[in-house]
Amino acid sequence: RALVSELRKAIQEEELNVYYQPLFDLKSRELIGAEALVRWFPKGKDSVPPSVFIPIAEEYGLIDQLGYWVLRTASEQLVSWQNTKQSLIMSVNVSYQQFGRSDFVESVRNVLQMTKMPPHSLHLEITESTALINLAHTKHILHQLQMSGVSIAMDDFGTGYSSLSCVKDLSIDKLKIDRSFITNISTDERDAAIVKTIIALSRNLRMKVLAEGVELPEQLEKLAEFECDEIQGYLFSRPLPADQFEALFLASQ
Ligand code: G
Ligand code: G
Ligand code: MN
Ligand code: NA
Repeated sequence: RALVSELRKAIQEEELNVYYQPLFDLKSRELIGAEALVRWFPKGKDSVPPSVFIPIAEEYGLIDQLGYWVLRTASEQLVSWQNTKQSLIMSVNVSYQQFGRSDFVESVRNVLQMTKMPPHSLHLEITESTALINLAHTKHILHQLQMSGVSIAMDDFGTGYSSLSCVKDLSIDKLKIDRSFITNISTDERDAAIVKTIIALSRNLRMKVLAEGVELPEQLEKLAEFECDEIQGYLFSRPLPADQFEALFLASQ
């Protein structure tokens, strides 16, 4: 409970940080953008991982404010980075509660206007479980977002109970293959077959496809063989503070 009130205070006083993990085109190895990932380093204490504080924020009604702050912060950051490289995109995670709010689309449009972020530079990541809470609502929201120019990525793809229903019924721009399928891709023929099939699925349905959690050169090799579009993972970089991201990935542009 102490953690809840600390988190509430951290959100109000903007003591959270957004870290950025680079996304690359597999073939050209060109930087295509970043995923925004929130971090919390309470003053004088050990950092609290998002796997701990995101569920708390969800449970105690703090996620809307937190999510809006991440979206605004990441959008401002991208607009500044686009001065160096205009084609960059920003991918932002959306929690099921944010997504369920009747003013969600409006809040996204507000941020786009406020930050002057080009809508096509924004990718919103939702999970299968978020998408399936209310399929009719999801269809409607995705349509509205896409009409505004925003792209939709399905996060942790393959881990839900109805992955195929999601791509059948919804308009999705990108599949992010969950890292649990990537981990053993070079040693387990079943995992390799699944990843190859997800990539084929995305081709056939004209979606982009990204592999998450790439840590090893031999995983990358397999993904190249299967012609995956995009890659993300510790092999290239961990999520970084904005200044380090700039120094490592934008300084040479
Ligand atoms: O960055 P890391 O792997 O520790 O993230 C752990 C989990 O927290 C992941 O599922 C990630 O999607 C989630 N997460 C990180 N940042 C955000 C955010 O800004 N909003 C939401 N809703 N989830 C986030
Ligand atoms: O659920 P979501 O895909 O949004 O979560 C992304 C999380 O995955 C982030 O917390 C990020 O820190 C983590 N992550 C990113 N790349 C790797 C990787 O190569 N290996 C592992 N184990 N985690 C990763
Ligand atoms: Mn994600
Ligand atoms: Na994921």
